[in-house]
Amino acid sequence: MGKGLSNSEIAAVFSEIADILDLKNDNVFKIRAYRRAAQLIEGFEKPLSEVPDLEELPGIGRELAEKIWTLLKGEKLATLEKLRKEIEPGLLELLKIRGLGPKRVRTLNEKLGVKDLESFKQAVAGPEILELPGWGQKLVDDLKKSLGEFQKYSQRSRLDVAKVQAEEVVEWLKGAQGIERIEPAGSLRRRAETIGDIDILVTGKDANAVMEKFVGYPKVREVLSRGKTKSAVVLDSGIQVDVRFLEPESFGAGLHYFTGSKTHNIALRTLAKHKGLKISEYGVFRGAKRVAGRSEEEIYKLFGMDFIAPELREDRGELEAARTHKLPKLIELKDLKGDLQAHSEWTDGRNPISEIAARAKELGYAYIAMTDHSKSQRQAGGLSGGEMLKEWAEIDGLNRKLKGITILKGVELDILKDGGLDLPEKVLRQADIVLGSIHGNFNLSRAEQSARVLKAFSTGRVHVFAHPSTRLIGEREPIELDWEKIAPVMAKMKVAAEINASPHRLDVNGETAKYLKEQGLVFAISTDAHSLVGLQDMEYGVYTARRGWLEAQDVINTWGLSKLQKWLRERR
Ligand code: DGT
Ligand code: CA
Ligand code: CA
Ligand code: ZN
Repeated sequence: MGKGLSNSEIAAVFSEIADILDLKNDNVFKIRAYRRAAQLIEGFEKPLSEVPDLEELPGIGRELAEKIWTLLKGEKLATLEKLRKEIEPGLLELLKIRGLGPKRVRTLNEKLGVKDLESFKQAVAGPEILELPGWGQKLVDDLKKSLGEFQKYSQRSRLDVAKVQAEEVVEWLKGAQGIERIEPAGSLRRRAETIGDIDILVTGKDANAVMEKFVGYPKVREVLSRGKTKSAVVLDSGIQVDVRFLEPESFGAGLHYFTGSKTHNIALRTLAKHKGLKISEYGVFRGAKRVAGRSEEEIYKLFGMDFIAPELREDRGELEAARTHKLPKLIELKDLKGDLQAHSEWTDGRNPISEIAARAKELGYAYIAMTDHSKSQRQAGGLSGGEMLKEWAEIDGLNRKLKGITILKGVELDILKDGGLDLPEKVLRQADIVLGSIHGNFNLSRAEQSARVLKAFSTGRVHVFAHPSTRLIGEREPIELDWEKIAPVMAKMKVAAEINASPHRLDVNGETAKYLKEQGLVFAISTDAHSLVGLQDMEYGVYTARRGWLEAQDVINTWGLSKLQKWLRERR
């Protein structure tokens, strides 16, 4: 564990260079080269530090390879440092707003003097922006909306981003003297959709050694506080990390308290009061006597409860279920036998089907569905009926050759604005699995949006409602759906709800999954992979399913292939 950058961090550096060059209206080929390299690195399967000859990678020439080496050594990149000085720092932040690309930011900067979030806010409110050539009311309204979403989420991190950074800090802290236990707590341990800050708990012999080690972490941008048993820092990425040192006899109590959620803690504290107990981060006390605190198990046991998995601690009935021994036996990653959404180079995925199938097999799966886009997804290279049949013919051929993995012939089918299906039924009948997706007309009313999907499901051709809310975490709000109306139809027509495992989506989320399970629905947890690394996102789908109280049997891709195929064929 050193200063060297990870693949995503290197990719982020190249993206930033591309963004700055783009804002400066620099050479398009140069910009494209950096963007392509960033994409390649982000999707690359192993750490670049393990690649003997970087120049052999497609799109990486001598110059980029040298830059990667500099970053792998943990050194700063002169190119980036120089470029950063050449533009207003606020302009880069604006690029994070959905709908604002370098070209638009450049126009705003040149014509209206926009240079940061604040001046952008004023610009979208004022009349001049509407005078810019090609900028109509619709665009400005959309930008206002994305600005709102950006502000709402910008203080929080995606689960995958926070998890990776927490793991690195944990590795680093393990190097401190006398460490006995170390656990990330808070929203990260509960696997919440977004993470405000990372909370890490440590116990051992020497609190001072832990604090010293922590504030010396190489990726610390700023130390906010440095105390005897608690310190807080901001990392280079902008995420805040709190580290607390606890005494071993109260580690369980501290872990419980700092895992939260706050509402779960408050509910348990109320229960404790009724029993004449007092619970705090130091333990459970009867009067002055500590009656539990070393482990979480011990604490729950004291209340006559089964152990409650962190993902369930949201005060949604888990305390009652734990007391009456009715907690679900939560699904685990190893229960998954296949992946039911992946894209190949037939549309917007990066790899040929054969490579995806080979990787799926390596992951231990028995099956994988290829679900390329249907024709309305033009920018993703969506396929017509005829092209889809060709893709499926290739899959038939591969299935005859491959051993130990079955490729399912699938499609991610657009549900059109009026609820129509994007491919003819006679084509769809030849698919093993049809995912129905909404990819446009996000602004329909709740009634219209619900009628739209109900019409599509009434055909009996859709097996899975993919990424139902269409939200993109931190970028796009969910659409309006009337689940009370939709869920019974899905149950009747045998449409499973997808838990899209991409950490950008996590859709449906845990809360909705719990409700839909109560309505009798089954689920598919799918990565929606567009590259081989994307197939590894399954864990985030599983966390989300666990937050929805799901058991293995609730999820169709934990079933064996023949049970799944039978379910897929039995249509009403
Ligand atoms: P975040 O960081 O916003 O994603 O969410 P959390 O849940 O990690 O919240 P955070 O970091 O403010 O605090 C960590 C845990 O500490 C929280 O989940 C429960 C506990 N906690 C914090 N403040 C309170 C409080 O006022 N009362 C109780 N009972 N627990 C609290
Ligand atoms: Ca936190
Ligand atoms: Ca915190
Ligand atoms: Zn999609």
